[in-house]
Amino acid sequence: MLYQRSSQLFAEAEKVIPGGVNSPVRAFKSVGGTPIFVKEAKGAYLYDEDGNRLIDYINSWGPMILGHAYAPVVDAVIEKAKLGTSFGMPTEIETKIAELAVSMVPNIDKIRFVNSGTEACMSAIRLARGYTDREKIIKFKGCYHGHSDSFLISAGSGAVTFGSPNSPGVTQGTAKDTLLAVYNDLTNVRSVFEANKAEVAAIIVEPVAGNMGCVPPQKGFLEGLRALCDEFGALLIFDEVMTGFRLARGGAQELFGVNADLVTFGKVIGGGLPVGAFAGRREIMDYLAPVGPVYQAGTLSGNPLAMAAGLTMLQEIEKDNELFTRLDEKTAYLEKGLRQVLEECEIAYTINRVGSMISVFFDERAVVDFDTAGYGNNDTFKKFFHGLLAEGVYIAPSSYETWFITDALTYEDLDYTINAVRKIFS
Ligand code: HOZ
Repeated sequence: MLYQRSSQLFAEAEKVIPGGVNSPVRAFKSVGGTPIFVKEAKGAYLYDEDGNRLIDYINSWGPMILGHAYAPVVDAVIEKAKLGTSFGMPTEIETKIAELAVSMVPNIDKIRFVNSGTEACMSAIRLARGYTDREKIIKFKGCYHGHSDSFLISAGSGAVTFGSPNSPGVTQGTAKDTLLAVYNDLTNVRSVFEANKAEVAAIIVEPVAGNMGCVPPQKGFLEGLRALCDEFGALLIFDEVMTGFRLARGGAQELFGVNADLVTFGKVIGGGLPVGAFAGRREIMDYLAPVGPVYQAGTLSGNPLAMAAGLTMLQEIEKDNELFTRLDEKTAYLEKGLRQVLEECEIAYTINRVGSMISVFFDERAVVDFDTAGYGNNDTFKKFFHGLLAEGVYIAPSSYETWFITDALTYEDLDYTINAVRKIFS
């Protein structure tokens, strides 16, 4: 496949945009080569500026659960745009999507819309701090909750991909209030609580980690976090930016049967437009301004185009009883095929999967936390990435990212992908 035009566009972009990209992982720095510039996308496929078609396993890092340019969402956005694109005033559609989200997700009474997952997580911890009158938070090494200062401490995703899990620019004053714990290690979490008695406002956790590759919670881990939060008087925040409306209608809370105090959303809830949200029980959410003292705001929050896309997406998910089963079956089929091929080819690997989130790590050791996730950051991954790209299959350009499966993928696409892996390693 040729990427001449993409290379040219990247060279032009580098002159005026730092690193040529507006979000670091896109730059291909950890796998080498030139990023692909997308011209358009439809269903399960990306079409780049050189005229190549790629089967897409990222799906805008999660939102395109029903495929790119999904007609009902596109139509809803077009119709809404004709009526004006932003007012900075309340609109009826905000209440409609809020009602629907509250009805789909267990254990939440109220939801506030923002513009990104970063904003949602940043606002959720401010609310947790205000509500508990405590300052510290516990976050897990390798979890990524967006690029707000408090979270860029041992962060996953692009931060670790580019070697700065603790970013310069985050002050020591901020960093000292973020306590680190080890994912899937309840003994460690307890010791962090014990050392900071009555100081911890909240634990924030990705209930299925998706920013150090896909790392599922081990049996009892989320339940254990719930119990520790109750014991030490802290709130439990599930960052469901990736898992929300993807693993189940009600996200990880529904899938694992564990209640969080606050939940953050992004990606699917916006149907591909910039939407984030945070939600929780009434008494916590009413601590927000204008009813309560914790301030949070935004001109584009609840933007009509974003709400139209999000509402349509949630309505489509709500009415499709088989969606999550289909997604699980497709991803299980992919997992099975990949396992067969990698075994045939005698490649050391570990595959982690929960529903339609899946990662391949090229190491035979179990990946359960940040340290073990590092095993997969190796040359075999680079060979895999570029091999797939040459065959017209696009996965995330970093071993620290998860693949997000879309319902638009056909079994032919999955077979094609499995065979492409066979070609790479035979
Ligand atoms: N932080 C995102 C992956 N976990 C990447 C966002 C992007 O580059 O669009």
